[in-house]
Amino acid sequence: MEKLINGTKRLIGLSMAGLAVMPAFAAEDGDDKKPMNILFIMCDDHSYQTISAYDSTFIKTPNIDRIAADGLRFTNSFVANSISGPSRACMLTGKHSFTNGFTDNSSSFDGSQQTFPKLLQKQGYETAVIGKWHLTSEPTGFNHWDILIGQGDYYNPTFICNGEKVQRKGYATNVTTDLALDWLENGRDAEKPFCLLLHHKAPHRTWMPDTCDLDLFSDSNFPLPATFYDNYDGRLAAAGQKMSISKDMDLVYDLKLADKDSTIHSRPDLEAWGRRMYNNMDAEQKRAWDAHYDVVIEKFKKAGLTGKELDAWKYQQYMRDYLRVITSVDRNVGRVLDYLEAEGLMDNTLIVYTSDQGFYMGEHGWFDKRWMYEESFRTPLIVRLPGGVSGESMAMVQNIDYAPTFLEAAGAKVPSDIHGCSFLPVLKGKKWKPNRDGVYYHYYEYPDEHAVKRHLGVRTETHKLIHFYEDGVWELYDLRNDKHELNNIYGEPGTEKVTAKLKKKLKKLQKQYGEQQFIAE
Ligand code: SGN
Ligand code: CA
Repeated sequence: MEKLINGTKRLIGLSMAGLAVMPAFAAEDGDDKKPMNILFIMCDDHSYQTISAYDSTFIKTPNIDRIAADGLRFTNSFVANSISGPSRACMLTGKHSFTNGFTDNSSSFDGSQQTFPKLLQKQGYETAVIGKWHLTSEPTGFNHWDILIGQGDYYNPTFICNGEKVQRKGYATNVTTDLALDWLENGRDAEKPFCLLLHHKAPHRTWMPDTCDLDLFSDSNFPLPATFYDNYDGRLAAAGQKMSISKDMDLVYDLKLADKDSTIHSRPDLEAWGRRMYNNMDAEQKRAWDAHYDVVIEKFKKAGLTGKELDAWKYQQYMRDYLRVITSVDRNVGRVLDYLEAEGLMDNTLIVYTSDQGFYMGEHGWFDKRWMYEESFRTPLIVRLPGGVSGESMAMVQNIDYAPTFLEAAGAKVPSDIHGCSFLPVLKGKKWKPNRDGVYYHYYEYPDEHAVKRHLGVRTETHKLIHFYEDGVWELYDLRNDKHELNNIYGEPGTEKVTAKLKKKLKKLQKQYGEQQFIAE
């Protein structure tokens, strides 16, 4: 196979001869028996707050909204473990973390286990993963893989293409999209249905924009979230975290104040990283970067902000960079949709847009994720099934459901050991009865840089029960009148019945999923 030198060079010479097995399936219903391709677009840390199909307070995302226009936007879409590697492992296997073995980002994925790409291959699919992988071990179950190393870099990132390291010049979101389009056009066997995992690293920390987007939002001022100055009353774990915009967001690293005369100093390790990120750029990229940030740096120095004024400045700066990165994501989603349209693939391609978890846009004063609180437990999920229904769905779906949904859409049998439940009926506007009563969650990564305690819990349509089991702390929220989850009512008189009911549900789910790590009492 020819080695890719840069993102735009064509992949040629993929030897598909002899592999042309016709898929043993047909679309489940409808007249069109063309096999269903699957395009699974996932961004890292993309909040539903910054997709205009969900919420247009901050940004317009016209291209992601194109998927939503003919697709279903899930409001109650949850993850099983709100952090990258674990979330990806849940999606690949359709199983909760302790069963798939990837409980936190220090794990390594056991690639010998069953995954939906492997099952799709058996079904005659050509599979590929391009972009962020973050599962440490080499991908298995893919005819083609071209992945970033770890988190990957925004500028001039190094990929591993089917086992070979190759650095590519350019901005990660553009390069990743180039590679995906190239595989669709030249790399795959067009006789077979495809399943493409197009997984962007953006908008992961440190939210570095493409040079062409640097001046966007410069004049925008965003309202501070209502909970920005949360005092964490009644929420012990929340009080102990290290993901506060005010205290933990780093001026040089996160907010890019790497001044040339080095007078701005921040946390030494992060400051060093911040300066290193800049040095990764080439001369032209640096010129564009400096033209923007040098001005920001000068203004910042003159302003001499402190206290709440400084907090507000950090929030605006964070939001501007994050939204610039989203602008590039959205533009690149548009390129892929344009391609599918031009190639007549929209009628037989299931398109999914999602993130590995939600993200805090200053709610509770935070950036990052990890918690079972709504902003990070929920994740955007927009699915366009050709011939399916559009609009908003309130169905309580979870990322362990993606694997069975893809398998069912491909006409494949869903193995009985998969925890998740196909929501294909929802996409078709039919009745859906999931195999669970409530949504189960378990987060394991403590201690780690953001100091979020291990916790598990259950959510129903109306309530959420969370257990920080290493501290013996419980939290209970009535989501009907406390959507920001500020009022922990666990142990309050009058909550005995609902608490007992939720604990019973939690136990039942733990039994159903064979939880081994911690059994709630
Ligand atoms: C990195 C980030 C963290 C982030 C984790 C997990 N720090 O460690 O802020 O929570 O990744 O993110 S950074 O300094 O490297 O940016 S995840 O999405 O990959 O799970
Ligand atoms: Ca992530």
